[in-house]
Amino acid sequence: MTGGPVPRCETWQLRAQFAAALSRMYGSEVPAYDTLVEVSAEVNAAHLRRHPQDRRLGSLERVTAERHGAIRVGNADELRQVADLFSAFGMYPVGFYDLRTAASPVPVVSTAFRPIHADELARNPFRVFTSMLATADTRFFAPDLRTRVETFLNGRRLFGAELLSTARRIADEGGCPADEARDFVAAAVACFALSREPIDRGWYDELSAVSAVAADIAGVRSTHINHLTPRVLDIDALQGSMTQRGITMIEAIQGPPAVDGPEVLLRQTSFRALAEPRRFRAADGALSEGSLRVRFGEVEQRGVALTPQGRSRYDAAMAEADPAATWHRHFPATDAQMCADGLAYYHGGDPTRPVVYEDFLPASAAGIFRSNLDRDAPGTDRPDDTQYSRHWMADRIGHHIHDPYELYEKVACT
Ligand code: OOG
Ligand code: NI
Repeated sequence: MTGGPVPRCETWQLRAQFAAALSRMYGSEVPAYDTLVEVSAEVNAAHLRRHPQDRRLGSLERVTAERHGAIRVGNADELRQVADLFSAFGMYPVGFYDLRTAASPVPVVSTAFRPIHADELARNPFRVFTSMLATADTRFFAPDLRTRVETFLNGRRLFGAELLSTARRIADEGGCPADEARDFVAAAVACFALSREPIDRGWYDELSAVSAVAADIAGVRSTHINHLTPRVLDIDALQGSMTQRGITMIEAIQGPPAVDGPEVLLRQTSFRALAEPRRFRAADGALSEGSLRVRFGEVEQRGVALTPQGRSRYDAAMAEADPAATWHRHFPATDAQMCADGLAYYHGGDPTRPVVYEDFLPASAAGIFRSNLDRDAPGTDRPDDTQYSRHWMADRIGHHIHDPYELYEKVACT
């Protein structure tokens, strides 16, 4: 006897299941994350009670389920595998970020995997900021260390071959049967769990001397979620509530200041995760218990996406001594004027319908990096002599890397 039609999971459902399952796993690994999610939901509900009409920047359902993750891999081959895996979830590489140029330089180059169409973003906007180690940068890696790091990375396997071929097929077919989806999502999530495998102490310490992020990436044989970030509608209120619960947040919210007028781009804050127990192996093979503090809790508020012209105004505004005090020298106080001046994107040119910023501002979140690293490499004065660029990365991973501004233009037409 044959049954009825087999229930199918569409791409966006796979993405929503993936985000939710990662969230459950990360909550079990980092309990303070669950507190953050709880407080975020309270802040969002309270905000909507005060401003019942405020659906401008997304429905409560979208915002409450919304997360971004951050992961880090070792080289372009691993990044290509991430790209193949995430394509099954309808998450495509957007933008190129070079954190070596941040105020606290970190030896990685990055992209963000996310949905790119307006309807997909509305269904579930899950995005993952993904960095790869910049081993070719001699300002961080001496030739001998570079060789040993690359050999180490070539000898590990983050994602199984079968998982990746399943991912490519699901991407081609735009979904899969529901029972296959369960297994596929579980297998994908397991790739990002914190490993219990003992860490080689000497190797980890040698890499830590270059950069805490280098050690986090290449000091271990697997990757993991570095953080998972919920979205709030009022980050100033969130910062207050977390402090009241006795969780120490970084001092200042990163990104644009709180101003009267349209919220732009992205504001973020964070707290340092507690030290997590990890096992270490000494040179003589002896195992010991120890701890590492590399993961943290982060939360964000999203505003309207800026045009290239708006973005240069933003950079100028942030270069001022006190950006909050001088904000309105750079930006008008209303969406109508922002729209008329071509500074931000609005659906159909309607200033009551802002296009949400879907990307990242890691270089401006310097305070988050600084406060969450035990120490990191000092900046160096020598020029960059590497090939890293958006085109280099796209070529090496075999996927087009989308230009965020082109995507906002398209979304604004909907
Ligand atoms: C990258 C952090 C970038 C953000 O919110 O800007 C990021 C990392 O720490 O690996 O997640
Ligand atoms: Ni983040």
